[in-house]
Amino acid sequence: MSLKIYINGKLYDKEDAKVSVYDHGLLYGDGVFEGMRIYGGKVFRLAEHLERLWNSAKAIWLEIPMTPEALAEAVNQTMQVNGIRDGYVRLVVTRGAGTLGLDPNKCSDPQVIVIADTITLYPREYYEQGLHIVTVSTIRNHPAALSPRIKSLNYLNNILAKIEGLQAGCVEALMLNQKGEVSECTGDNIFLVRKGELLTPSVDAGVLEGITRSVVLELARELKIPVREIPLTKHDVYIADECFLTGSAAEIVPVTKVDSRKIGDGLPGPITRRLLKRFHEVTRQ
Ligand code: PXG
Repeated sequence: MSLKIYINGKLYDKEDAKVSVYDHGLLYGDGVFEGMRIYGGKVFRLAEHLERLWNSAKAIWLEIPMTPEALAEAVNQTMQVNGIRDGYVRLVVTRGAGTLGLDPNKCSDPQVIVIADTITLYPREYYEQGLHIVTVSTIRNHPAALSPRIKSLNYLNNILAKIEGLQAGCVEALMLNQKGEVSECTGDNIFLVRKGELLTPSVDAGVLEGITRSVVLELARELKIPVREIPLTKHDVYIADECFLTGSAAEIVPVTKVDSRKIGDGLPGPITRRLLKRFHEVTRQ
């Protein structure tokens, strides 16, 4: 049986789920998206993802032609018809089909797309041994040009950084901001642990406000681990006791080498492991 894809209120077989080549989502990356996890038949933090989707859309003057409640219903319906109990949901809202010019006012019918599918997870060894990452030369989008808080369909900034990372043999890459401070990785937020404190760049550093990031901040408070959201440099990363990344796909993944420097003792650290254990309890309860 073919996977069913939701587009604007209808379910299509995967092969028939199509959008126009005049859609500005394709022509210009003009649109927004979300990537979410399904655990035990339930979308994790659905309300938060919908809020971020609506905020991204608002920032680019894109009106999503339905209510968040109706989209939540569409997400649950799509997940259920496909019988996905553990997997991934991609929400996409495009500007819709228009003319071959930039003007979004010439577009009609924004496409609201829901894809619920299985997910290929990072291999186990990444969690047991930790990832090796590199800092890349592509800086994160300048917030005054295009805010990294917008999860837009234009992901070239991240893709270029990802390619640089892959060329260095790494599946994730660390991006700095226009001030040379640590921002985030191509699809994950970054955390450090130093002297028992959890450190992460604040939103001002030009990062996506990750949902997993906010869950980790909540768990840290619950576990009485002190947290600071502060500007961080590469030097802070190199001298950290622990480092890990967070994202809907990666969850919490330890990092044990950055730019050929061993982090801490080169193994996933105790605070990372505590947070990961608690994260698993929260998501797999
Ligand atoms: N930073 C960036 C730039 C991201 O794109 C995150 C941080 C982590 O955010 P969440 O809310 O997931 O904790 C992301 C998220 C995909 C995919 O399919 C991308 C993300 C998440 C899941 C899947 O490419 N990016």
